[in-house]
Amino acid sequence: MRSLSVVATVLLSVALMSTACSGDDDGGDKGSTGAPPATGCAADGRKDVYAPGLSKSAGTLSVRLLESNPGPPIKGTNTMTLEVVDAAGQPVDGATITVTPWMPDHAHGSAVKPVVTATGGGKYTVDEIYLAMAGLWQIKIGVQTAGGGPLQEATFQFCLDG
Ligand SMILES: [Cu+2]
Repeated sequence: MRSLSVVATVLLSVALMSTACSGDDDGGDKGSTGAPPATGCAADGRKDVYAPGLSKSAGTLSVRLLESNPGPPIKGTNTMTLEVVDAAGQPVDGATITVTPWMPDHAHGSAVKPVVTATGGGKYTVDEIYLAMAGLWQIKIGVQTAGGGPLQEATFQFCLDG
């Protein structure tokens, strides 16, 4: 008798909790306007609009984002193909490229270090660009030409919706 009563009490509690939960959900749905949650990206004037070939100056050089995969970049892991050209538009091979994702609003980077592979013709493939959260990300590209030139930097900025 006693254990049956305990079981009955537990079952009753579960039933009450379920009722309470679905009651809350129904109320929330009825109160909703149907608008998606605002993320701030639409109004963020700092962001770049992704398009293959997007170019940024890095001192005397230019860095072109030939492609992001996926494109536009997403929350998660991205691969980007860069092309570095000099002031005359000639491809720059043999450069040391560093890629640093950074969230300026939160003052933090990424837990994963991007991997840069030179593929010739001034092109560099950057794997493991891990963007962990929604918001504005800067993709900082450091370029040091072969022979010990100065470090020159270009910055792409993408805002990711949740
Ligand atoms: Cu952040």
